[in-house]
Amino acid sequence: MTLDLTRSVAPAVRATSGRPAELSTPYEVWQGLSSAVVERVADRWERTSRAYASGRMEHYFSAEFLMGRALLNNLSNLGLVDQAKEAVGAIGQDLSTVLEQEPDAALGNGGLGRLAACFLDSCATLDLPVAGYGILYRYGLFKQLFDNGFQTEHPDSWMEEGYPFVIRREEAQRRVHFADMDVRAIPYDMPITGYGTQNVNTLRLWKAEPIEEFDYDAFNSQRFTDAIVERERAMDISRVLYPNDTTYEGKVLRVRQQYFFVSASLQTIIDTYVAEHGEDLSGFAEFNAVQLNDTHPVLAIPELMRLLMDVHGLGWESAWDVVSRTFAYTNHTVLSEALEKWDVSIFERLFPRILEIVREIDRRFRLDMAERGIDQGTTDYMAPIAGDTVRMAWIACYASYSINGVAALHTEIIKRETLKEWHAIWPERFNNKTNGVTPRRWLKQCNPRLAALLDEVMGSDQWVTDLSVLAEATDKADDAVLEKLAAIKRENKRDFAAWIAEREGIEIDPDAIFDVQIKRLHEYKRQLLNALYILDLYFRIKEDPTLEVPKRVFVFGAKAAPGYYRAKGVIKLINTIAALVNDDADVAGRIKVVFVHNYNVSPAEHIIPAADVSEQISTAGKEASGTSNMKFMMNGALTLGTLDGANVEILDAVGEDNAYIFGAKEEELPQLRASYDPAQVAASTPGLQRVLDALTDGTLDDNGSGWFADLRRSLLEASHEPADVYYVLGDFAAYRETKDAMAADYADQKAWQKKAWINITQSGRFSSDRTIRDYADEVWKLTATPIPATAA
Ligand code: H53
Repeated sequence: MTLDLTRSVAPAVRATSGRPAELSTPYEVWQGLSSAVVERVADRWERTSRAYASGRMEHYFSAEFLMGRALLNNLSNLGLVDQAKEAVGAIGQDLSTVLEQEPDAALGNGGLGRLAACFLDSCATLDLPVAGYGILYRYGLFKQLFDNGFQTEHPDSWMEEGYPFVIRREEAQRRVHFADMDVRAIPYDMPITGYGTQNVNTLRLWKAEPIEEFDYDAFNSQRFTDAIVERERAMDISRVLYPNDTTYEGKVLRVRQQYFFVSASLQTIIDTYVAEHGEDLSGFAEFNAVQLNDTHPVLAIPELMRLLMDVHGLGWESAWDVVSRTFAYTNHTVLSEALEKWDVSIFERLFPRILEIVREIDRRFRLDMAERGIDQGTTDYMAPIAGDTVRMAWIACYASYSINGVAALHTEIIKRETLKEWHAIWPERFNNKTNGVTPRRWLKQCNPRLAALLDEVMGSDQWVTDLSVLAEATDKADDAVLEKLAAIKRENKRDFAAWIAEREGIEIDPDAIFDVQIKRLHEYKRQLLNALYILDLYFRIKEDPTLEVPKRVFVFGAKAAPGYYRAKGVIKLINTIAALVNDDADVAGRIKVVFVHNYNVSPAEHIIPAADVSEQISTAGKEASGTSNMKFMMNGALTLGTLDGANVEILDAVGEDNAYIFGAKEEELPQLRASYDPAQVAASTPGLQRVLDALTDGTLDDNGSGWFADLRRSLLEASHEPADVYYVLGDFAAYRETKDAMAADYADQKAWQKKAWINITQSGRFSSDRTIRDYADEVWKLTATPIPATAA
């Protein structure tokens, strides 16, 4: 019997705090309310798992799930927000304060991890039998602080004080074997509720633990510390998320993590199959599909071969037949540094049997190519093993029945370039699945004012589960609607200004244009271009203090991988520009720069609803899709962007009058680059030389790090890499012109709000519900399995 929250919360809070609910802290109330929510879904969760077990399922394998906060999401999905407000109010507290207590589950770096989280929400909402599998990192993505403008990294011990949304399933543990140790994989399951449905899906996150609770022999033989060290070695596997986005480090621990979670997950999936269908595994692929989120889980391919052959007695051919009908691979990048390659020696050390299987895949691959008449050079290039490296992307392409990119342009580029050899042989495997984001978290929950307006204009809340219906309202933007829209943005900006004042200690003016770039710090994303623009604008105002410029607040949020020094240099640069600009009486009130520290999912929920301008300015061809571009659009920010990733499709949806597009196109770049002379461009582009010189002439102080000189050099001087690889200087003039024009357009508020309305109402195709429906229909061949409601 499930309980009404108004009755279950107070006891749950007392159980956590050991005090009367009224005397408990907001954090304890968060814990108690969260436990009450889990209690509430327990029965349906069990019923859903049982209903799924006998049918076809899709298993989403991902090293990252960037879930963010869970409580509001669950309350909203379950229709319990009002009950929760009442229950929390009854013990003298306020729900929004309680919600802010929750740490973000930051088990991911950026777009790829957050995409996985949006997908889980859509799968549950669509009643699709899909489970997620990943790693329960004890430390999520590092916490970022600024010390004198420099990024410093600190541990994110997000679940040290207990986290009510994961349930340890001791009984479902599996053993994972490495040549040098065996470990226990303990599943921690997170219930994934859908919006307005009974179904509760599962995200299974594995934690590594030692096989023996404690080695008493070692203890008794005075090897106490050895025993402790051995325990820690097992726990190390799930200790920390690697802080790299779109790059990897060839570290042994990382490979261990990957094998650890795919092995435990496959063992579970196979055991379920055997329990339902018996020992003959030749029918496995009829009931199971596995989506590989990038190359990180690709070890699942040889591991499934191993399990089918060594444990379940299939021969190579039958096992390969099953494997090649089970896996589908999503490619998320064209950057070669992201395509994982591992030293053969690592495989030898950790799992010689897996290496043996990979070698056999490699041998058979070469025979296969010879039979197809593929030349030796091409075969060597595509082979799973090259000398002493194993290439995970090639294994994925060879074994998968589906290979997809994440936006139309990206899919064309992988077909034409990144994976062209594969496309030449297996064109039918390739397909596009443009990314999407969940409108529950990224509109309904984070922007309740806009959600209420949409309910009103649409006459129902159907848009929450079918975002495409908003298109019917594109033409319904009369003056009254546009005025309401403007008022909503103003209120959101006021809230955001209060949040920033409290969090960053900076006052910003809600009447200014809020121009936002939030994403991982990477050279290809070109935060540097934005920074150079701001510096140039600052100089323009200094030069002519009477210059009429619209008031602007430039907002950044970005983490740099700890070892990516050039990215860290850009963070220091932006912070230094912020200090220069924000403190200058001459520009007072006209330009402000705010770098939101420790950017994460929950800060994004505060920032996006308040944004006027969405900066999506990557070098064309480099950003596979982008997903913040979609979140901004849904919340009425206008895109300032290049023709890259999903920006292309956003432009297509809204039309060119409703987006600000600039810069070199992907197909133009090779030609432009052939005769590119950055120094000459710097000298001849208005404003550019001045800002580049400011990097090194004493205007900006990098505290002796040499990082600003390095940035300048990277743009102007060819050394071990060509100058300005990402075409920052080449696009500067177009960026400046477009951004200036955009700011000027803001003055006509009615026209601006009209554009914002078109962006909101045309965002339907960027709902992850659409993306997931396409995966389910075209790749997974999966049908909805709604579980019936019970009386409770
Ligand atoms: O994946 C996002 C894309 C985005 C792309 C990102 C990504 C990672 O976050 C990590 C690794 C990787 O290969 C790609 O950069 O463009 O939107 C989701 O597809």
